[in-house]
Amino acid sequence: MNVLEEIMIKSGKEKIHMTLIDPASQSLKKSSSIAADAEKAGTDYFMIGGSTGITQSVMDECIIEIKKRTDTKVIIFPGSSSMISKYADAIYFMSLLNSTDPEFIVRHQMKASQFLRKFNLEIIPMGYLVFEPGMTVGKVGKVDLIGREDSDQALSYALAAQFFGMKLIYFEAGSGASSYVSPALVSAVRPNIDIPLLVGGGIRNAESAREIASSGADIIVTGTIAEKSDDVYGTLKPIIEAIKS
Ligand code: 1GP
Repeated sequence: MNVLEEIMIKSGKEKIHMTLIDPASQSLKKSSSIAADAEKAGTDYFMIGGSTGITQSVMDECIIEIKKRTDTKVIIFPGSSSMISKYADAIYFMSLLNSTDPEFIVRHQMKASQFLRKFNLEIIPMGYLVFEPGMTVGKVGKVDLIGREDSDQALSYALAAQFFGMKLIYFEAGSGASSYVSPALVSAVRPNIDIPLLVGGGIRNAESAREIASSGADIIVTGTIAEKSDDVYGTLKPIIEAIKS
């Protein structure tokens, strides 16, 4: 079974938690120890990536190290065309749909496509939308940010992604955001789309994770909270329990 098939089956039964690990945020050793602790805490998948400007060799090293210590599947979450690795299980082939720059909508993807074909990586087409406050990805990706309560625009974009044939849609407030995407917006959009919805950015505790999950998100992504913690297991365990409960 490939990763997308697994996600589709799993998301029909339970909420999914994904741990984002950005290889640029810490040492290789720390990245792999975050992964090992997140796996113990019950995370379902690792997303590796985030920042722009990470080379293929940095991606390779990080994924190889993580794979030595864990069995959890690795999905690449690319910030640019160079962030690919044959050691991952799959890659989100993402289009930043509300960018104002074609570079992030289709050109990075075009630059990577022939390499991806050679790597034989599982490709998961995903629509990526950045909401206020947007943080670094909002600036770097030249995003026309969606308001955190603007459920009409969010739904229009999400449906456009679905009609393009994208398999997942991701609502992103930006890594380290002070506020996450509005739960009311999530609950307004989710019943009107047919593809699983990921929500991430600014989710830091069990209460907010539960709120987002119960508002209808299928997949909850956390990153910073583990990277900043000295006790990754103790930090993630209650968040994952809240999502799954
Ligand atoms: C990844 O934005 C998420 O796309 C992660 O956000 O770092 O705020 O958890 P945090």
